[in-house]
Amino acid sequence: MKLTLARKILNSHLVSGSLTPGEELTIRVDQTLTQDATGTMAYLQFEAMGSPRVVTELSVSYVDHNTLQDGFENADDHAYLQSVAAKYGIRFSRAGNGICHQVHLERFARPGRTLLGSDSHTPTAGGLGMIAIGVGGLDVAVAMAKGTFTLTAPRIIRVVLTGKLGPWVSAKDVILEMLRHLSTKGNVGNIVEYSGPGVKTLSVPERATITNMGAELGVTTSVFPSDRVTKKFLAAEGREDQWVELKADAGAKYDRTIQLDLAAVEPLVATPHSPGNVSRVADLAGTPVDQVCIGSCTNSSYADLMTVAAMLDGKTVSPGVSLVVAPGSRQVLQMIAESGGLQKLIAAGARIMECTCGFCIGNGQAPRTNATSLRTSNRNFEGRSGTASAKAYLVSPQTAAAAALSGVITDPRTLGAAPVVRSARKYVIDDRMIVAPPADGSKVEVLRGPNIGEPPKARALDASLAGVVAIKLGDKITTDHISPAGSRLKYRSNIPKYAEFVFEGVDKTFSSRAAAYRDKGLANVIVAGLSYGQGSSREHAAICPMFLGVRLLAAKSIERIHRSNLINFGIVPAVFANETDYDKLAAGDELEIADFRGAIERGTSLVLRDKTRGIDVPLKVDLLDKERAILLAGGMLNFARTGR
Ligand code: MIC
Ligand code: SF4
Repeated sequence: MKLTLARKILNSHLVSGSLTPGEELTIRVDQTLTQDATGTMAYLQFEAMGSPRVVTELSVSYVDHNTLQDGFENADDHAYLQSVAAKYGIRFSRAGNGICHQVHLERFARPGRTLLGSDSHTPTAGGLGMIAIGVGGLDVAVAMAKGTFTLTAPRIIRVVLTGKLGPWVSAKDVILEMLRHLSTKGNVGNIVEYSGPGVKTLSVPERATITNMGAELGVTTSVFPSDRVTKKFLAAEGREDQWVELKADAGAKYDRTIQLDLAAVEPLVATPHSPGNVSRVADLAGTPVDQVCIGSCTNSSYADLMTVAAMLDGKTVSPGVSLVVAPGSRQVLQMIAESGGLQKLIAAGARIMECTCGFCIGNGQAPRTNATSLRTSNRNFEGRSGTASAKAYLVSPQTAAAAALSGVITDPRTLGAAPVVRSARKYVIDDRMIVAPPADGSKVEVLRGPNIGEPPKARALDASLAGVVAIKLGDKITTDHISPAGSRLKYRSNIPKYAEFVFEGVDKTFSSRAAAYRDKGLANVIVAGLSYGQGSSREHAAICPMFLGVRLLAAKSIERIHRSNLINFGIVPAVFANETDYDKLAAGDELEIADFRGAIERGTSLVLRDKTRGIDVPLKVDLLDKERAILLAGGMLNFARTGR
């Protein structure tokens, strides 16, 4: 049979199930990654499973999100992560070494392998020809313990790239063009596979920018072929021996095909507050800008920062603009230092940050009230910058640097000849900040400071549900709305504390109200619109609601990673059989489902009785067999403990 590239890699990792879209598929996981904000919970859960050592080919624990260390909590988490990594056979990338996705691409990603990461931008490694999937921490814990992952077999969208990018146009504009075309909704259950003659015109870091922000499309992952460009990149990283050629079979069948002419792509921008609100930069030219932030796992490669340095060379940042530059990794920082780029950035007035997520996740550099902030990152959700009233725009490094100099949104094509920056022939290779685990970690003592809590347990699914609509929400509620990041990030290892901030930016009283209903023995029910749970993979957006007694979500549609996290923590992810029923429910309504567990067991619709309005609302819960078993058991930890 002729296979697409994605199906080839999945097929070579097939453990059980089928590649037919929609069916249950279990694959072998070669590599895992975690980062510190999701990692503590993932390793606590791994410990709870009682495995002596990870079974994967490679597992890496990165520290990149919480490095501000405002209080003891972050440092406690880092110490826990380092000790747990040594004990169980995991490599540990120390704080300062870089953003997980950038470092993984540089040092570990391998064509043809599979990677599971507890971060939604794990698909970045798809730029190097891997199947790399973002999931919740508990799925990574299970993969480390058992070496497998179960998913819904995806449909494959082929994107045929032709032509070549014009001057000043970059990979970021390509993925923004994809978002303009496909939007952030309705792409769940697909893999995007890039092909065509345009592929060879893109470097690996450019491909990685495109696969990184595929997360914003809501797809399972995105993947590029592994070709001569891949080989050159691996050679520059001293890993040429890991190269294999990979491409789709000629005549392979796709579920959908899109043509994209790179030559026709223009500088684009995602306007507030969604990566899917895409406009032409030219149409916003002249808009005053207060802050420009360059970095994040999307756009902080050596070539990105050297392009910015060339644009800033000999000039000064506009007086009204604060320019922040956060290199993606220590390798990038060393490279721009050695090649003179760093000096140009400093001389122009850039504020150089640590090689971490930083501004991208609202960890520092919050802009002023009502600010306009141009960012090269991948998400511009309301409040994510740390300032509720700020407006964040997502752009390429070229468009960002142009605005940093002029103080207004500027189409870089108006700036004359574009700088020519070549990919590095040889990168600085220095893995001393990646600590290898000892061959036998059994004697290592795991360090648990007071910030390290217990992973909370769910209870088996109840026979019936008696509850209340605890909150009614609109469309596109992101996991940043559910479990805010920024200054709240430091409570990721402490669920009772972190749960106090659930829906903080939407409804400050939610947490105390939900806790009060829970304490009266009522089940809390969340009612929501389209695309509930967009964005981050943080399983805290399921764990904290579970802790607050949420047992059911009734939404118009639910995003993939969040839906799995809900199941992993025993919350039933239901969708309205008739979307118009959404309008009939209101916050505070008293609810009942007489046959809750039975309906899930049999796979039939749930009948939600709204006692306040005297109506019955049918809800659908489509589950794979394994998901059904997990829900009935009261979540993945209970399920895994029963030895299944
Ligand atoms: C993000 O970009 O939102 C994060 C922070 O990296 C998250 C992970 C987290 O919430 O810890 C993600 O993308 O999954
Ligand atoms: Fe870090 Fe931002 Fe990338 Fe998330 S999107 S991993 S916060 S840089």
